[in-house]
Amino acid sequence: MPGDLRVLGACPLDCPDTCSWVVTVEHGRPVSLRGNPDHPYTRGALCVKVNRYLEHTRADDRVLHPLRRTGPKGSGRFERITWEEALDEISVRLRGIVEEHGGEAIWPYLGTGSLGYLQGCEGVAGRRFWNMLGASKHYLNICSGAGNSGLRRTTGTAAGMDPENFALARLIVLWGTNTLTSGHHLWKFIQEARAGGAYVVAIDPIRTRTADQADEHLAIRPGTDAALALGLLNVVLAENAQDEEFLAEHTEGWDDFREEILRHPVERVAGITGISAEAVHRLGIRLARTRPTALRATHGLQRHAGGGTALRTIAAIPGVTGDWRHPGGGIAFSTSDHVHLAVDRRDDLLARPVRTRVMTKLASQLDDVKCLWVYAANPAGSSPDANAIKRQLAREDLFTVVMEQFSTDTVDYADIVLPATMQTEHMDLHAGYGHLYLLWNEPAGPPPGECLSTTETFRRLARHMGMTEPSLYDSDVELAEQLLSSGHPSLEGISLDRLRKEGWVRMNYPRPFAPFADGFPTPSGRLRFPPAKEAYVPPHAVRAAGSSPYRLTLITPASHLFLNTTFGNNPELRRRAKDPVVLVNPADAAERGLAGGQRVRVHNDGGEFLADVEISDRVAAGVVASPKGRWPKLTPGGANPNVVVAERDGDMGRGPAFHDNLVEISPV
Ligand SMILES: Nc1nc2c(c(=O)[nH]1)N[C@H]1C(S)=C(S)[C@@H](COP(=O)(O)OP(=O)(O)OC[C@H]3O[C@@H](n4cnc5c(=O)[nH]c(N)nc54)[C@H](O)[C@@H]3O)O[C@H]1N2
Ligand SMILES: Nc1nc2c(c(=O)[nH]1)N[C@H]1C(S)=C(S)[C@@H](COP(=O)(O)OP(=O)(O)OC[C@H]3O[C@@H](n4cnc5c(=O)[nH]c(N)nc54)[C@H](O)[C@@H]3O)O[C@H]1N2
Ligand code: SF4
Ligand SMILES: [Mo]
Repeated sequence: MPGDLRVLGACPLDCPDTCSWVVTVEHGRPVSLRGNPDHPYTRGALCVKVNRYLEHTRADDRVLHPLRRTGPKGSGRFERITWEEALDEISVRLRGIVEEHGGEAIWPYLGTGSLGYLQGCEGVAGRRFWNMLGASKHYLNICSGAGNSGLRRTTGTAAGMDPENFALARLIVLWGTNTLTSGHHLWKFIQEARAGGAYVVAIDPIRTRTADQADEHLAIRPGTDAALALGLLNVVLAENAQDEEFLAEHTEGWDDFREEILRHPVERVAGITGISAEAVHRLGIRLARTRPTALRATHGLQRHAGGGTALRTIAAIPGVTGDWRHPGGGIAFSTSDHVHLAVDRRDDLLARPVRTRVMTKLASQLDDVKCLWVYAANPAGSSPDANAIKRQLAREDLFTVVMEQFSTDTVDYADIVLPATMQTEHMDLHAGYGHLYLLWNEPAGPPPGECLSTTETFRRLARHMGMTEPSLYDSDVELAEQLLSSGHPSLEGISLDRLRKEGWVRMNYPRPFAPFADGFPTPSGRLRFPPAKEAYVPPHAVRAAGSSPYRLTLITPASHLFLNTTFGNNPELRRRAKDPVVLVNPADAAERGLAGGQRVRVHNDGGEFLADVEISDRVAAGVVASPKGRWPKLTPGGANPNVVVAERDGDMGRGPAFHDNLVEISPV
């Protein structure tokens, strides 16, 4: 239509694909939102969740005004107040807490609701303001702490392959990743590789929709992937297929690691992983003979007691085969470490060093906290030990502020709720963690009601509290310019003007891209093989077996229809998701006398959630599965699987063990 406006934006959600989208605006109002056909990674497609994003921005349960609690904590009863009243009350409470208990009694709890560098968790997002008050720091470990840490130990960075180069691979291993659900745009590149003859293997305790589409599925015992990596390398050595030149020039610790590999013949590995020795051998042979081999290993396999180690050891595989030489070889976990934006949180504004609170430890680290400030997070639905969190959130001496778009379970416990903008209503700068593009998100229309962006909320609060530090008042455009000014070669020539005009720009990495063909960003420049004794850490489920009354390992993977708890309130997606199910192997169902469709309690010492049994050989005996993402209050029984997830650290990066919890299943 003449006069229509096309506004380019980016999907802000915590998904590797960070899609480029096009919003059509008529008469100042966004009327459609579609995947950008020009973007090389998005290629015109969004996903089943975000196709409804515009509709979601207009949902009836959108928070549109500041609210003050009127009922007991948890009741979700509020009255509407003005921004002025909200800022007054917040200022008084924050000042009082700082005076009486010190700034560290404030915990700014920032989640992954948006990955924006301005409004979300990747950037400054209020930290300058918090530094003025001396608030505790927040360690956002909930998602990828373990994997990042494991990879960095081996290759010096968590960044690996350019996912687009999967098209060049001849063997593709989808390892602890549900591509078609949790970041489906990679699939087009996998299909390109297949057209060139590539073989695709999925390694997953669940036969997922991705495993269905692979050429082969290996149903691994949860948390045993590092042992499988050693077994595969055992076959590579037996075939004498190691790349001696690469080993000599670009690695260290080989002798020790080699001994550990030799201690893992396929029969032993079969015993640990539950995969037949024959299947381990077969994949080992493929790995030995196929260059390049691309490993897509993502978050699923690091949500275990030994999750960091799993990534650490798997990242060693291309060091042995020499796959890092080839653009279509290596490992892709996350591209985040390829992003070199200049995030300046202004830690110099802190009067003295402050402690750090750990995101997944909300239940146990909240005791001496007096103000919990939640933004872009929904801990009552997404964090471990959800029942304990709710007990903490109910504390009368805790002042809780939640900046939100929707009235989540966490909002129900807030003293003050501040209405937040959605992506079509604010500016932001994005990078993906599954590709190498920067994206600009231009607002497509005004916010509804009195919603404010994260940046604007903190500017207003700083002004209200009389703070004079100039950097607190940097505009969104100024912040974006600062981000692009790191001087890193990957950003050369990428000005804000250009980014705004073009909508997205690929960072300056070659195409095709073999990031470590000439060495690694470690102190020695070499890939560091894991020390023998640290190459495999068994899962909690194995270590606790025998001593625990609970005998089933629960996996709570990404839901196809929700994104973490985002969209958990969307009527259409909820309708399609139906009631929660738990997948149970026929043998486990028979042993417990469970029938298909029967409603059961899935429980352990942390609590219980309700689900309907789906008897299925998609899970092996001993493994049960129920996806994450439901809103507890909209779920039968009022709980989601996070009540049975223990607040237990994995081996590295304080990674939480979402897929490593023992439960039992009983009839209701
Ligand atoms: N639709 C949708 N997409 C999402 C999300 C969502 O909630 N919904 N969440 C987003 C976020 S925040 C993230 S971090 C990513 C997560 O996406 P993924 O990285 O795909 O992580 P998960 O879904 O947790 O697990 C992926 C697969 O790993 C398997 N798995 C579990 N334990 C093991 C193991 O020990 N070994 C192996 N080999 N496999 C194992 C699970 O069964 C699952 O099929 O997806 C993002 N994309
Ligand atoms: N059982 C189980 N639980 C898991 C996982 C698992 O595998 N299993 N995975 C974990 C993972 S990988 C992750 S990343 C975490 C995610 O956990 P969280 O970081 O808590 O993410 P969400 O649950 O999606 O909640 C994000 C909230 O932010 C809000 N929001 C979105 N954008 C904005 C914004 O711009 N401003 C403000 N103020 N709010 C905004 C949304 O409305 C939403 O309610 O969940 C973890 N939880
Ligand atoms: S959730 Fe992922 S796949 Fe869906 S639109 Fe956003 S970035 Fe794209
Ligand atoms: Mo995540």
